[in-house]
Amino acid sequence: MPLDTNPTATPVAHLDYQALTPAVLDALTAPVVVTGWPAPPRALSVEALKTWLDGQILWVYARNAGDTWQEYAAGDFLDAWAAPDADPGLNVVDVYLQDPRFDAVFPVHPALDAANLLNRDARTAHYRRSVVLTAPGAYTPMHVDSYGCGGWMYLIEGEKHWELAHAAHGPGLWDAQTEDYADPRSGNWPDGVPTWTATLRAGEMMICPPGFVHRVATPVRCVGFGGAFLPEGHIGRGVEVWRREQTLGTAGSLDFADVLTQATATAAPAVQAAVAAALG
Ligand SMILES: O=C(O)CCC(=O)C(=O)O
Repeated sequence: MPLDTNPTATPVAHLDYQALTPAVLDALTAPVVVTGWPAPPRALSVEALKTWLDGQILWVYARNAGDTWQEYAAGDFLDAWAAPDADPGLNVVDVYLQDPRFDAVFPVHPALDAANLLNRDARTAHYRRSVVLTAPGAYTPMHVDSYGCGGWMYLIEGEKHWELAHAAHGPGLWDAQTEDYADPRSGNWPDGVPTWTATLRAGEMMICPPGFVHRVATPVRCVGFGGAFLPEGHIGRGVEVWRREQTLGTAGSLDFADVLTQATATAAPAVQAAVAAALG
């Protein structure tokens, strides 16, 4: 079930894992798919996941339970998600795993860790790593990640079809009537907005730059991990999206201005100046 993408969509470029550096993340102007990273496990069985996630609570938007957010004990979720007739609403993508014990099984690429301002404040450090567990048939419509952060996703098993539009088009893609982003599936995608597309496969990592609008379809069961990141080079974009979220009433509860100020308190003067300029 590939996405019926914009026919002019550009394939996302691939980048070897050794070429992914903080400088590359700072300068991102397009998504990339990182290949060849040997650190993550090649497979994680349901039993192994149960062991690693034991004691975790997973939040999931469950369509089978009346279109509501549901709280699952990890073992119960994994039983439902691994069932042959799993509900396509069983999609965990932003449940954060902060405990250091997860480093042994869900690593974070060193360039992402080094570049990520979110790691430098206790209020946002948990965004560093999340687990990805998606049932076949899941679909996530166009959206921008909270606070204008970038997102990364590494797949251990399965595949996902991504389509992304540049952050600069974010304001124009917001549909005030539906109070949501335009979605090519609903036929309200404006003309002339270019996109990138990729089928993300096991062993590959998608890097979605900060503020990019994106949607994801999942045809088969997926296991992976991901996280949110904001490099110094994208501070302005993060603040711009956060301000837009505030205007739209969709902003989260973080005082993002204070997070950025604290996270860059010991950074180079040019970075502190970028924060000051972005915050006005
Ligand atoms: O995999 C998905 O269904 C959605 C992933 C995504 O868009 C995200 O993590 O921001």
